[in-house]
Amino acid sequence: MKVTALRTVPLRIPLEKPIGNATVTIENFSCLAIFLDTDEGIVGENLIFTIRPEQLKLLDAMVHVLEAAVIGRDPNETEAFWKDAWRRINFIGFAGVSIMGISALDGALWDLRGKACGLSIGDMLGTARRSIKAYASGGLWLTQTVSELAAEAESFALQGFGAMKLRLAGHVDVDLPRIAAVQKAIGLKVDLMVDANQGMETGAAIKLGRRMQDLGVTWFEEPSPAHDLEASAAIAAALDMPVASGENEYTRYGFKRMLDLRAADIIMPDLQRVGGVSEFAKVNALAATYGVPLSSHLFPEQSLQLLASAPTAISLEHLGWFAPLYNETIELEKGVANIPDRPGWGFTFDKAALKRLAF
Ligand code: SMN
Ligand code: MG
Repeated sequence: MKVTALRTVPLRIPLEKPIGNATVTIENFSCLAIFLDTDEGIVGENLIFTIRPEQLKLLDAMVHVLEAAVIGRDPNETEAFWKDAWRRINFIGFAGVSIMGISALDGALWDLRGKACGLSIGDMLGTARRSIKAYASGGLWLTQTVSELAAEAESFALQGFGAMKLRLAGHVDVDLPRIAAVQKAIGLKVDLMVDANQGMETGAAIKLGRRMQDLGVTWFEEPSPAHDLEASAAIAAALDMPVASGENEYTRYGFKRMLDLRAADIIMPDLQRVGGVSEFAKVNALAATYGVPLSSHLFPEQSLQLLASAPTAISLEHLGWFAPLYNETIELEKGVANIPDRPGWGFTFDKAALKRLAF
């Protein structure tokens, strides 16, 4: 089988209400659907996205800049693709948009491989589990009032979620009452994670972390700026509670540095930033080598296939942002997500939805 063409479709998924964390307010998701056609009629699919509409053309351009690395290629040659693409991005840099472009094409190649042999990506990588605990992450925003938080947390718990994530302001006075309100609504049997979205200075993060670990908060995500791994390491060393980080890290090299510096106790690769399936799988191996738990970041539909084979996976970040794009939906039972064994990603684009959301 050979790849014969690359097609992309720009999409916009609107949000009813803007959502916010300590670094950004999001009004809609600008997505790029990627299709790889083949001489056997099988089509590989994938998705990348940005929260800033003006950046979408950059993602689309990057994917097309790498077109020559996939056209004519046998989809089984994912490692050869990666090596070729890595060589092609040399002059423009080994992180950021370059890697998002690689991720987009790498994932579509893996989807093709799976569809061609009838296996899920998880089964191709080697399955460790058929289901995984999901945590509710599509809510508890900084833009919500304390009473809105309590009501939403309760509804997540009623849906069966055993864990959920609250976005922090990065100020003890603001955050502690919000944490208390959520914990009161859900009780201590449901895990509560918090995400500071890089918003804090080291000293303040340690102070807040000490208060939160006494309250039984499960993890403290991205307390410090993503580039400052030393700060994250200092916070992780000072606290008993785990620091979770990695959504802004690129490739195996970024994660190795993060692990070598002990900058995170839990790592959270993001499919489009880590470098696609090929690179996420290498980070799975790194996490196992360093003995560090791993949780996915965004892309819940696709990430299931990487969590399937990750030796140290602990949870799936679950949110419904991209659900309208797919024919299939994530099956949840008492807060545990079933990992589909359908071919490839196990999620296929709903053509009518793409038409509706194209822009
Ligand atoms: C997050 C990332 C990107 C957009 C919104 C929120 C957050 C998460 O850091 O971990 O989900
Ligand atoms: Mg986060």
